[in-house]
Amino acid sequence: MTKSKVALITGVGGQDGSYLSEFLLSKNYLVRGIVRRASFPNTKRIDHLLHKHSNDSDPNCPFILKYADLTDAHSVRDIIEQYRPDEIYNLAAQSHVGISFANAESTININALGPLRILETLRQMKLNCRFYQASSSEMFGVSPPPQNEQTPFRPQSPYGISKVAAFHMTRLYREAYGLFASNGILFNHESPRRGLNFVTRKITRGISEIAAGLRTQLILGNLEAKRDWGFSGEYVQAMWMILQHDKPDDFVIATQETHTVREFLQLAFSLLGLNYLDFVATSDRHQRPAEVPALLGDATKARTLLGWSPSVKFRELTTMMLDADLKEVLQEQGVIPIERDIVYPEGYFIEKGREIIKKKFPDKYNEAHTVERTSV
Ligand code: NAP
Ligand code: G4F
Repeated sequence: MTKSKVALITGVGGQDGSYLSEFLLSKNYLVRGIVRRASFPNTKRIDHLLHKHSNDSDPNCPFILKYADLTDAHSVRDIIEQYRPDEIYNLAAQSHVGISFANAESTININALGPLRILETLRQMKLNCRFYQASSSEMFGVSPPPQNEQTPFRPQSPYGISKVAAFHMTRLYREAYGLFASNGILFNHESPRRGLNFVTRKITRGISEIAAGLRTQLILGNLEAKRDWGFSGEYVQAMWMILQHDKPDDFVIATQETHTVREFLQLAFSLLGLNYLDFVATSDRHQRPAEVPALLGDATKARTLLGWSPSVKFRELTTMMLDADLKEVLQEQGVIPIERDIVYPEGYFIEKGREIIKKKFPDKYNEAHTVERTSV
């Protein structure tokens, strides 16, 4: 039997960390994850894996978590020395662009110096370990779309700047020291596990709360920004493919479709037969000091060299996220009974949501809004 590879994931409790863990476990990896100490549990997205692999005193336990912090070089080095991983996926970050304006210094510390601490450990240890850096389309900033590996970085936020620094550090350690260090330049990717304060999830969660009677309005910022939104569950496969490639390199990962925040709103509300204009307001509070107006990725290189291409696009993603949030919120509020052991068909909760909306907002519900969605 071949020995299992060991993968270390920083940010394992995040959206991508949870999907990547599932994916690598399905490929028979031993997954070791770094979580930072929190005053309240931050492992909700991976609790199912912790329950399944609970014997973490066994060194061959498939899934083990360790406390460390990317701002604490010793804590990270200890774990690398203990597990001597074959692959490291550096996903940990202060990942919110808007918040990076208010927390610029800690964003730089975690996102830029964090990967440097890992790279320097790998260089000093001379460990034969492949390194993946979670780079971002936010690095392109105001460079006009479409963006690919040749597009200049013109970042518009402390977050974007932190990611540019980490990108170049990764490239430099590859070129200067021969490390197998690669960047995945991922465009926005979402899922039902997306953090609640990113715009897609804020919208699908907000609509679900409207359906459950918890709120009547959703307040957002810039509705004209364009994003290339894909599904996190597919993007983590690209991360793995990047590290399996015969040489270290940098790859754009994207759906090659772009939509405005307004289009996302329009589609998501219309799935319940509603017009978003009846529920959405905008406020300067959610505007950023500087904005990235339009992202649209050209992922030709990943398709050609890695054979990666996404199947979940805008409509499926929006439907998946709204269905999941309706399930969660309607269940939390006891609006509809939900059996734990039943696998509900896709779209089931959207249908339930529509029934509720028809009763709750008879004057606002309109089949015509639903028809409109086909044009988005
Ligand atoms: P996420 O859900 O915010 O997850 C980030 C993870 O990093 C969380 O588990 C967080 O822990 C952890 N973390 C933050 N600071 C840390 C520190 N000092 N030490 C250790 N862990 C720390 O983000 P994501 O959407 O999964 O994204 C994964 C990575 O890809 C991030 O680097 C992000 O910047 C990058 N990226 C994301 C996208 C996207 O659209 N999702 C696109 C391009 C690049 P807590 O739970 O304790 O906060
Ligand atoms: O969902 P967002 O906060 O994502 P953003 O800023 O594009 O960043 C995400 O994608 C990056 C890849 O390009 C990642 F690197 C990063 O870690 C993160 O995952 O905002 C999307 C757009 C922005 O233009 C924002 O101004 O939506 C606009 N927006 C409008 N109203 C809002 C809101 N964004 C948020 N978060 N909240 C609002 O109320």
